[in-house]
Amino acid sequence: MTVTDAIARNRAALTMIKEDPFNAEAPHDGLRTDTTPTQLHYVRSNFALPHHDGTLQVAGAVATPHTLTLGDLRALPAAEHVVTLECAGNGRLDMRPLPTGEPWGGYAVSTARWKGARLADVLARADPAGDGVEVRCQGADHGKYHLSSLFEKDDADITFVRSLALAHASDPAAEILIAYEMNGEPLEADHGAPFRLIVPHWYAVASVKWLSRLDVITKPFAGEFQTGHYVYQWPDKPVEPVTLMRVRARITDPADACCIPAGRYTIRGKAWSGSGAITQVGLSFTGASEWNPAVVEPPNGPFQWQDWSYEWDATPGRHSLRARATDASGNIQPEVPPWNRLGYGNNAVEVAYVEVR
Ligand SMILES: Nc1nc2c(c(=O)[nH]1)N[C@H]1C(S)=C(S)[C@@H](COP(=O)(O)O)O[C@H]1N2
Ligand SMILES: [Mo]
Repeated sequence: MTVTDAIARNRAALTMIKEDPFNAEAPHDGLRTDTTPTQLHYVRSNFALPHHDGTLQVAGAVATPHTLTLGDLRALPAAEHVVTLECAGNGRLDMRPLPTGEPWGGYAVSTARWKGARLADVLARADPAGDGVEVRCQGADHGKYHLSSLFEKDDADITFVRSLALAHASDPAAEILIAYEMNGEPLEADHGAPFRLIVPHWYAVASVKWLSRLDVITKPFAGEFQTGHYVYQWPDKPVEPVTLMRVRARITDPADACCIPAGRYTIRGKAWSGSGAITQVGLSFTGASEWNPAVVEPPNGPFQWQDWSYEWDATPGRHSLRARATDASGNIQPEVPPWNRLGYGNNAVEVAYVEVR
């Protein structure tokens, strides 16, 4: 099988949002299981698949700059975590007025088992300078890009670069991975082969794919993907960077608009948050704010979505189901999408319609 066939096979089951560069949502089944099979995991890429030379440069304000290969990363102590990744633009399609950007419905979210070296270990070997403040993380991908600034109309050729605070990047407990395996297999091209960052709890933009350079820097990074895009531009509040995933629940059963027989039915779903475990999920059937408590399963790990369920006495007719999650920090989903200019972080309560016969 050629590389191209393998890529095509991996794309076949997804719901395409954009052909080139390839962007696609997970199908409904991608959210039903504890981990999403790789072929059902959503894909979000800002540029065409890049050529990656197989090395990772670790440089900048460090005592020991060095270059690592995949073999070098595999030789470091490995960590493995099941991590839910959600695109910050997930749910953009439900915002009014519709912001620019990929029109994601609600399926730019998936969960996979990632294995790799810890970013903290790699940075420790480089010995960052005392005045380092951030780590600049560069992907191998680049291309023409429409800059977010209203005054910069020209399309420039830019590279995908993000930064992380040095304290966050160097904290072994943050479990930030330079991942080379996804669901027990070498990383696929669409997911950042040969290795990528996985930043648990953060919107997935932080998880730089096709990682090619890490540079410790002594001033905050202000690139397009850090300060132009992936920032909340609120109508009534100062600009904020996109960071942790906001609390959110999805209904997986019944599938939206499907028909079910009258009687006992177990409504099921997933819920996740970047700021703590899910503590409550409430179900509403009336459209009003009467939230009946669902059973929330304890987390199977610190970085992954949780299952919840609700035993429903389904009576004939058309029903609107809503599920609303609360996390351990006390965050609750809003009922109305929190509108911002570029359409990030829509964690509003969703409505699923179901016909009971
Ligand atoms: N190098 C690079 N890394 C990237 C991106 C990108 O365009 N280039 N997209 C980011 C965004 S916005 C998301 S949502 C995730 C998607 O990861 P996935 O395609 O494996 O689901 O990758 C992130 N890492
Ligand atoms: Mo994203």
